[in-house]
Amino acid sequence: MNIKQMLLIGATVSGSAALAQTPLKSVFALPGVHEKVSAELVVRESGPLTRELLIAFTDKATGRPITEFEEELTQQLHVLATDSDFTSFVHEHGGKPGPDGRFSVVMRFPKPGTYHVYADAMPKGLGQQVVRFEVPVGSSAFAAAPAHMSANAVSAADGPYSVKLDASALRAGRESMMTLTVLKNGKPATDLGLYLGVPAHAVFVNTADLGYVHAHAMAADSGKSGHGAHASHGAPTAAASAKMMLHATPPRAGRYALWIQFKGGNQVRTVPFVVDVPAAP
Ligand SMILES: [Cu+2]
Repeated sequence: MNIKQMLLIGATVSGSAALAQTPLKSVFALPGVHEKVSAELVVRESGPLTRELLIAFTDKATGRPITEFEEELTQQLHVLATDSDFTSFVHEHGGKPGPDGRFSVVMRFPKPGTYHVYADAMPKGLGQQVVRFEVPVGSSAFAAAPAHMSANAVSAADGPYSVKLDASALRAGRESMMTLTVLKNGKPATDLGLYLGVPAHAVFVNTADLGYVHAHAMAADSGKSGHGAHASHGAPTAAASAKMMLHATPPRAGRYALWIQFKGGNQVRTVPFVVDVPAAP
């Protein structure tokens, strides 16, 4: 066998290995923000409902892999996933990327289905960028029936914690404010901590175009402070106030699945809502 034949065999073998895990391509998911990156995802099955996600970003301007990321809310990569019915929500982090810039995130999905997986990062010098992948998990034969989404509920719960939400002032295309109160067993919660540096997170996904918005709450009485990721370093026990406010700019009018996450009793709590955002007058 000559060298050329050996190279050909090598190429065929690595070619079929690549085919076995053809990377999934991303869709940009941050409406209104300049798209500066694309990304690829390789999914490795590590259990019936667990997957290792290998995520690599490319700078669209240079075509080169991105290897440096800034921290956003204490993390270099946030990965958030919801199923196609918006009935589940998973939030994980990518730690530090390898020298080639590739992140590895292990996610445990609550049930089979097709998941919208969002990778939210700040590649160095490019600002926040968010991409989405569609990831099938398990057999779709077991997928849940479409959930009844009851929009504009004022209260929803996770365990003993419930959130009273007023999102009535939200308007598309402009920064508007929602207020929320976290209750525990019906009374304003007194055991709230910071989660990733802030009192609460709100992740909105537009149920029609799957656009993504991530906003952070601050204490309702804290004025303009407390919005940074740096305020909390070294103070993991700092209590958060039960009354919070949150500024968000939903890019378009329409229905959004919304998850509020906060730390209650030292556990991350996730409370789901559905909100209809009207156009600004
Ligand atoms: Cu995160």
